[in-house]
Amino acid sequence: MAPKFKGDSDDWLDNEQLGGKGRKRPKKAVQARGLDLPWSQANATVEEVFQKQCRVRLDEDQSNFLCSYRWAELISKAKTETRERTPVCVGDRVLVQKLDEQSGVVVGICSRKNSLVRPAPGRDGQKHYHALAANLDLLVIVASAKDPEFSPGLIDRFLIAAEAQNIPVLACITKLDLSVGTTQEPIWEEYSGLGYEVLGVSSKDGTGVDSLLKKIEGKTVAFCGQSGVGKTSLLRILLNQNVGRVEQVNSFTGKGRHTTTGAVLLDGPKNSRWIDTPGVRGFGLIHLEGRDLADFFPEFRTLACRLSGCLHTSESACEARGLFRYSSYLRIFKSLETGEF
Ligand SMILES: Nc1nc2c(ncn2[C@@H]2O[C@H](COP(=O)(O)OP(=O)(O)O)[C@@H](O)[C@H]2O)c(=O)[nH]1
Ligand SMILES: [Mg+2]
Ligand SMILES: [Zn+2]
Repeated sequence: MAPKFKGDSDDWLDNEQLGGKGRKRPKKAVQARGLDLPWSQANATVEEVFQKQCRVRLDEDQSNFLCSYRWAELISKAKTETRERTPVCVGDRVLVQKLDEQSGVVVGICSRKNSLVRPAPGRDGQKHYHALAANLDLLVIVASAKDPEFSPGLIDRFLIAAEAQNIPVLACITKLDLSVGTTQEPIWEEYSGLGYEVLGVSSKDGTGVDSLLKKIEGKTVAFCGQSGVGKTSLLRILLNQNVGRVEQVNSFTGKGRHTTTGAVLLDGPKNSRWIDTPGVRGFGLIHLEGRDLADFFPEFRTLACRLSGCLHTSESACEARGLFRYSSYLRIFKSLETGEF
């Protein structure tokens, strides 16, 4: 039977038992637990995260099952100042110990190669953050040509977050079928002009899907972008199956719905790991100050005003004003200064 967790982390601290029903905490788990587990010791990848457990896939036999991560959670809380909403995120490499066919415990987490992180409101007034996905080879920033209308603001935030973590990016423009017949030069072309890789696709008529496949095959890739741009549709075409959020009964709690941070890792061809993320309306940036923002806008790097310490906000000699992303820069700058996002 799967273990049941009742109370919160406090009674866990006081309780030596795993789940209360007389099951002792496995000894090995205690010895091996840790946050900086060497990558060679991991045996599973986190595929989906719920409030008190995560689903992992075991390397050995590709089986997947739910794991608690209470021990790791305690360590992570002790170690980090800004807390994470959950101790693991999708894409994390972990060491798990199987308890039975359907359950296990996360006993160690490898340090992340990189992660896509945004600030999240904390329940207790403390700063929290929310790691959407970790250990990415590529971030695909998805925006639609139309419906919803292409808007650069969110893309710029994702570009910055990825660059801050050295994650390569690809801007994927979806629903190209909806922009057929438009004579104007599409504004996403501006991004190619800035040196970003841009690829147009349509899940409806298949345009660009093969090219996209070539770029993501064999990699751990997160698809991010606002809700409704077509991330899940695209993954369904790429995987040729009906993936996507299915409301399922949680075998641990028996409840029909489980709280989830939203991202799901899907297995693709040739060891591909593709992560569908929930649509976000906004994406706050962490560990970044206004005065460093221009470093993340390559077109600002060569401006002469930069040499005199211009912040490109209201300086009279500023040369950034005519640039395509100037208004986006200003909005992000202001949000960094005010702490709002
Ligand atoms: N015309 C057109 N509609 C699309 C395309 N891709 C997705 N859609 C539609 O856009 C809506 C949102 O798609 P979904 O995949 O759920 O977006 P997500 O929220 O980003 O995962 C759905 O109604 C889809 O049918 C496309 O390439 N062309
Ligand atoms: Mg979706
Ligand atoms: Zn300037």
